[in-house]
Amino acid sequence: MSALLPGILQADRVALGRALTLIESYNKADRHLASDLLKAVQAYAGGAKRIGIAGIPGVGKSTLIEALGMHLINKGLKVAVLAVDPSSRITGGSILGDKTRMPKLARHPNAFIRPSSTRGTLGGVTLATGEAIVVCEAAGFDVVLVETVGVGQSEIAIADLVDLLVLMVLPGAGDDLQGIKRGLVEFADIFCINKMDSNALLARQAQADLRVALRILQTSADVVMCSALRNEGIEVLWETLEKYWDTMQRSGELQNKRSAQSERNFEHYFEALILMAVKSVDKSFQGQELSPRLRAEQLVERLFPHLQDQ
Ligand SMILES: Nc1nc2c(ncn2[C@@H]2O[C@H](COP(=O)(O)OP(=O)(O)OP(=O)(O)O)[C@@H](O)[C@H]2O)c(=O)[nH]1
Ligand SMILES: [Mg+2]
Repeated sequence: MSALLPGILQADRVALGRALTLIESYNKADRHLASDLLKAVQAYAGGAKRIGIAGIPGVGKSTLIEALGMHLINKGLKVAVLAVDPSSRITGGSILGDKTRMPKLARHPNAFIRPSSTRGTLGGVTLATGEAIVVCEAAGFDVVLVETVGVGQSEIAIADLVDLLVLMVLPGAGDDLQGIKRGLVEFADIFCINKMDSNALLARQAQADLRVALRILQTSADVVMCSALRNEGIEVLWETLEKYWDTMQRSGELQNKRSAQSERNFEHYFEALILMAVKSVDKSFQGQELSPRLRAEQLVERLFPHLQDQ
């Protein structure tokens, strides 16, 4: 473990890759090593702008990350990309697709792209991604972009990991908010209407409609338009993100947000670990013909023997 730290601090790809594999491991011995490693990198963490990119499949997240990532690299920044796939599509080639959708970034020495698997991760993919962000920060990346494919729950989960969440939508989003769920809107800091090249008029209309809707909902979210494919609107998107981030940092909101996220992530870990412990104890009842009630009672007794009298 300690051998990995110098490599991580130098952004050595092999060390980074090993560290992230360790973090994603379900194996108990690995989990202890991962905890030690995270403790060691913690001192070097916190320095990146953490940006989530969410939206329905095919909206253009990977294409946008390629364009935004190269924009940042041209500004002299180092960019890490964590692709999170909360569905089980990891074997379906979507991650492979991601690499081919980010050809320039994938080859650039100042970029690091890492797909995450959902399988075998303590508490789901979200927690491991949060730790991967910290490792990337220790490696000196200035911006960490987190792509998440899902709709609904996964954006909400990702909102607990990043400083700012970009929700990508298609032109036409203004009509019916395109199935953008109400709960989700409050988690997005910036709406990005992509593929404006396919219908500029509709995109502009969507921007106006979304702005009105957001004002009614009293959120401070902004709406930008871009064409990830044609590399248009990327600068405005980044300027908007920077403006939001700087304002948050100056007001102290960034620190508050990260502290609140840390608290919620503790709760996620705690629940995940408790659930794992409970399930492993429950396994010891296997083969016994217990009624559901008796099994539950015995399980609680075994877990909390000191509560027996109550
Ligand atoms: N016309 C147009 N097409 C785009 C634009 N951005 C992305 N696309 C295309 O949309 C398709 C999907 O793009 P991706 O970047 O893979 O979308 P994604 O959101 O990452 O998709 P998943 O990872 O599968 O969820 C590809 O064929 C892209 O070339 C754009 O601005 N304009
Ligand atoms: Mg993608």
